[in-house]
Amino acid sequence: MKLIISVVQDKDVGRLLDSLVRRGYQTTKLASTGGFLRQGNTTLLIGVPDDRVDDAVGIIEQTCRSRTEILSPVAAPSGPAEAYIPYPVEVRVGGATLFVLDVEQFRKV
Ligand code: 2BA
Repeated sequence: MKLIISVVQDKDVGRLLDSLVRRGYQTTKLASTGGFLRQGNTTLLIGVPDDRVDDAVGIIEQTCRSRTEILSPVAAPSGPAEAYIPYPVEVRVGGATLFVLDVEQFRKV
């Protein structure tokens, strides 16, 4: 068994959960925040049999879109100088960031 940890944009999560549930995947949805943009995103935990990893990843790939976000100045000029970006910066986010981990044990007790 594998655990797919998938960080996705909030805008994609509704459609992604619909598709995953329709195909029989069980998921856990966690509210998360990106460390760089400090914006909300969603982390899904998806436990899957080894032979279904590619199928599940395919659904994520088909559903999650890449988007451009604008990173506004991140700190007031009175903060640390190295943390201050004085102009907006375009940042490309997503589709999805995936981690696929081996699961040592899966139990429901
Ligand atoms: P954030 O950390 O808010 O990052 C949003 C986007 O900002 C990233 O998109 C990337 O394009 C850019 N970015 C992130 N860190 C950067 C840096 N140090 N310098 C320049 N640009 C940077 P994605 O790569 O698509 O990542 C989307 C979200 O996925 C991230 O949100 C974070 O929540 C998660 N993520 C991405 N890589 C990760 C990793 N290695 N470990 C844990 N979470 C990760």
